[in-house]
Amino acid sequence: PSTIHLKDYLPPAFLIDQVELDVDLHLENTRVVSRLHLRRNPQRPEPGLPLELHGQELTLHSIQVNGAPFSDYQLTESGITLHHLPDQAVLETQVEISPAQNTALEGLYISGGHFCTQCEAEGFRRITYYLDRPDVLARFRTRISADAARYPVLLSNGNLIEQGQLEGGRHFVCWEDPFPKPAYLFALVGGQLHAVKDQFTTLSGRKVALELWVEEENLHKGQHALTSLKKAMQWDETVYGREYDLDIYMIVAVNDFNMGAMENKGLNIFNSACVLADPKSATDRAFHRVESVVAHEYFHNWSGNRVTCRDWFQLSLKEGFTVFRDQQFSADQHSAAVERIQNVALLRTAQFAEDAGPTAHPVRPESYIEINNFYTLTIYEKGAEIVRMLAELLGWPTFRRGSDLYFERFDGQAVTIEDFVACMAEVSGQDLSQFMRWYHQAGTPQLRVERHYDPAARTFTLTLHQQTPPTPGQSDKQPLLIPVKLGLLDAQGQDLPLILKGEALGDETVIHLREASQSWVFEQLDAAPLPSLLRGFSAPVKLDYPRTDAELALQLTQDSDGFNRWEAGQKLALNAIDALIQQQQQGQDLQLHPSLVSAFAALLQDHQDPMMLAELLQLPSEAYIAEQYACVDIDAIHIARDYARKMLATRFYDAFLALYQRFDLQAPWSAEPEQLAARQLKNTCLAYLVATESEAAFTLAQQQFEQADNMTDQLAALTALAHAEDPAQGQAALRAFEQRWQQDALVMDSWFSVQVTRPYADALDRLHQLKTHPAFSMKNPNKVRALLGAFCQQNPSRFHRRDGAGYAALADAVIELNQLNPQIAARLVLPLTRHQRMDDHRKAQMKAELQRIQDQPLSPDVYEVVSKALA
Ligand code: BAL
Ligand code: ZN
Repeated sequence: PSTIHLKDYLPPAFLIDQVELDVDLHLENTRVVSRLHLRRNPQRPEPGLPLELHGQELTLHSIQVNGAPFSDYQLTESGITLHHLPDQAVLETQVEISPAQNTALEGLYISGGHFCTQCEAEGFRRITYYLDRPDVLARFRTRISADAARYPVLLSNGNLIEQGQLEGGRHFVCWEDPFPKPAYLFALVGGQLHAVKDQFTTLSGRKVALELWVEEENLHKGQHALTSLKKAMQWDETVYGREYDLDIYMIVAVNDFNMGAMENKGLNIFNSACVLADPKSATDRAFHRVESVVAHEYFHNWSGNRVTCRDWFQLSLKEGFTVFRDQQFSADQHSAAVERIQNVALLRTAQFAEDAGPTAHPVRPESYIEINNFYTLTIYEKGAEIVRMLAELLGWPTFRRGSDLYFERFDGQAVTIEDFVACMAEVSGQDLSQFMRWYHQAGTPQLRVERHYDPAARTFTLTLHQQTPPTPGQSDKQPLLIPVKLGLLDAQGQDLPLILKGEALGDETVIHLREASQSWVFEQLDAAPLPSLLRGFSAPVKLDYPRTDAELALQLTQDSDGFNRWEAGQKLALNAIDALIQQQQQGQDLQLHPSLVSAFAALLQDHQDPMMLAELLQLPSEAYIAEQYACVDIDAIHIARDYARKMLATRFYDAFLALYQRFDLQAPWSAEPEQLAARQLKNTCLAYLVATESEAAFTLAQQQFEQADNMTDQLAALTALAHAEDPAQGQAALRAFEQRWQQDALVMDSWFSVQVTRPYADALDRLHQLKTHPAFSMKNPNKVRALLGAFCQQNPSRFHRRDGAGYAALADAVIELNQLNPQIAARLVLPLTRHQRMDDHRKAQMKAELQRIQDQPLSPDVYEVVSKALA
């Protein structure tokens, strides 16, 4: 496979003003007629350039130019090259495709008997020959015909302009999208679907019809998504001044989908897991996911659709900005501190691991083989962190002016990350050239902290050193502009007034680290303060900031910044677990450090904010603990964390029980914040209680399992029981759960995950058994993620079994999936690529499995990931 480079970007030789598509839907042989209204691109004045259209898996029937048959073309590996075209032309092609054979789930395919599409990034070329690149924006008119009984609902982008009956029991509809768009935003749906409908009146008083299309049995699961959509529409008007532009906004739920959802213009297509929710079958987490993904896709209407990307190297232009926007939205709906904690927890485990591994890449990559491999945590989450830093550096009002300027200046265009940052520089007057390095440099910067108090001068000097480790293809790194939000705490944990160079800055400020090392001298301090650094996680960096247990305990209980309270608790826990790891490695008896015990004692006395308390009581995940080590001892990490958890559970059994009872509200389910928080805290307590393996705790979990009126409580109880050391504890509940939910694919996903995340030796046997369960299918990405993804990513000690059987299971699945669905295969293989920090024995086994994969004929998707991991 060939590598595509950003430096080779050239505008296309032709532009397409108008597309007329005629899609005659049949399972095995759908016929697509496309008429492209072409003209030469004035940006490419070289005479006689041919037109190179993309096409994949298409059977070509005919080509006409301006109504006459055309033969001056060559079929190539990636499409078709047409020579000697006039400067303006209508090109008509007729092709045939087979949706029923399409297991890659890109282009037009079948899910649950319905026709649907996924065109980002390069799926449209599997529907017809086209300039399938985001800088070609065209108006689409789409005529769809199909069997009227089997496919009564036929949808595409824009407005419905015509429909009617045809002979032979078929019918047709015509949709027209007035907004020019790149082909990746095209969508088409055909099926026996039913709509939940609503309406939204925009800021300027226009009425927008909202329609959520689902299978009939899921109609009762649609309301939450529509409510979320209306909140998102309103929020984008209020916070960003962005109004919706079409008369209709449709969302369709499908069961087989590679991504979470897709922002096609006016016709979002969603993975059912990200749109369907009712309290009986969906957890509070699932409700939250639906709300945030619905908002994310909606926000793309401006950040992505109205202003799109010039090329796929700019992917973070729309994804980073849109993730930032959806994070702001969620923070406004819920606890801002808890939202931030959860986002950062994901970033610091998964994105930091990506940044440290063989697939590390800048937020604006320089090259790729398969763009589908770049829908990563780096592009999305780190991209969002960069936009967050911009907002922090500029201040919200200026950032908002920059955003307005960006949308106004580039509306209807395909642009670059430089264009976005230039708007921010223009409105703020700031020089953001150093800041641009965040987009160009891969790897996670490390910040080292030194502090010095001078009692005679009453000054406190804070020195920060920054360094970014080398990543593949980038050995030398330049210093970045890092905004560090900070406060200084007195001995009681209260914020001190900040005075820098005689200037009073209030209780909190943001300092800008630009050099490799830099110092700040704070004045008029009567005693050494305790800096509270990187408040709100103001930059995506690793902080090397040694503090005493007493200092961490002070921050945990007193810091005015919620994020840093949590962070101090995590650090205390990491220190205690590190001590246990060392005891384990040296064959000593394990002894939990008293500082963590005291911290829990303090936490358990303060119930002011139950949502926050539930977060504060979580020990760092094994994956995050592993992130702290250059050489990972996977078994010692598991034993140490498990020991800490069980010791805390035993020591505070009564307190956890009291909290459980206090927050077990005994009220019918509601989505009110108090109830959400109560469920979260109660179930955190339940997990600790059951960790003691006491009969009383098992009884409590069993009762909760049987009596729960909602999935949050039911699944928490099931997980507690099924993760007990004795597998018999969970068996009855697992059977009952399966009986109750076997018809609900989304709930069965949880049932699969719970079993393969059991932290015991039998987890892999369960995985092998469950692969033959009738509800499992390798063709359904949600099932693959629920079973194989969950085992490899959420059960590290079992995935990394010493005998290598976990690795072999993953490699077998990747080899099978490589044929069926390359995009999912390339994603699934990633845990095998994280071998750098494993011990030599495991490293060798992981590489051997990667080699076994590489010895197969591979899709470009899997080839790119595996070859980087073996380089
Ligand atoms: N654009 C792909 C799906 C998403 O990020 O919204
Ligand atoms: Zn997105």
